[in-house]
Amino acid sequence: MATTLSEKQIEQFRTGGYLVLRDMAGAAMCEAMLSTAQSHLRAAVPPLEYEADVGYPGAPQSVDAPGGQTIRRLRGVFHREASFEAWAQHPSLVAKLAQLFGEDVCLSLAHHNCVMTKHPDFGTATGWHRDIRYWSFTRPDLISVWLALGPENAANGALRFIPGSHRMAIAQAQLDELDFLRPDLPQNQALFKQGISLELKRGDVVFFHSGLFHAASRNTTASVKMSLVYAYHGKTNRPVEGTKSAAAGEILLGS
Ligand SMILES: O=C(O)CCC(=O)C(=O)O
Repeated sequence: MATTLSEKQIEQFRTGGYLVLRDMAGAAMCEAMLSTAQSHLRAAVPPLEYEADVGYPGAPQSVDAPGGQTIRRLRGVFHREASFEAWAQHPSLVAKLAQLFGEDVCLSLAHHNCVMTKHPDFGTATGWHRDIRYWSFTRPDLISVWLALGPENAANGALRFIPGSHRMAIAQAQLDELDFLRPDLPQNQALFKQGISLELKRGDVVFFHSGLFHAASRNTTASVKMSLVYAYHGKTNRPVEGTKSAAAGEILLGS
């Protein structure tokens, strides 16, 4: 895997809002992260987010309801184990992000900074949204870096993207109160038809812009799907003071 992105890859990211980098994380690193994530899931090591916390359609009503102990995210993953720290700061990853930001790179310790899990029984679908809903920064210009720790496909709830949607003008009226695209509007339904599904293997990585609309369906297989997700921003793109993005802190990684 080349350390830097080609001009073509940079153009693909600028135009489509995402870039798939096949087999970018080595097998040993993926195995180390997966095995820690599995043991932390079994032992419910905090900080955690439960399906009941996200409250998406079909989620358990509370942590005491049937399925209420289903974990959606292992949060604060950067500090959980050395392999997570190593991946977040992987020189090849940082060099590519620096090309896209055109400056030194920071890892945000706010949302995501997590292992995202999708359980067969109580894991819920995620509607069409942009990740910028999670953060408050001077510029709406972050990059989510998604690493598949196992296979991801339409059956187990793979990511779906609307290519180019990070550059689309979306009216506030098209969004619900949580900033999801409203499924009842014909103009949004036309957008959903443009969605493409990403098939990933363990070690594959996807960069996507914080303005790109994406979604994922439920997991209809028998195995839990796990993906590691970090978010990065350029050094001059500052979190807004007094927000969770500022409070969570960041790690300056250079270029
Ligand atoms: O796996 C999913 O359901 C998608 C997750 C996602 O995009 C998010 O939580 O921001």
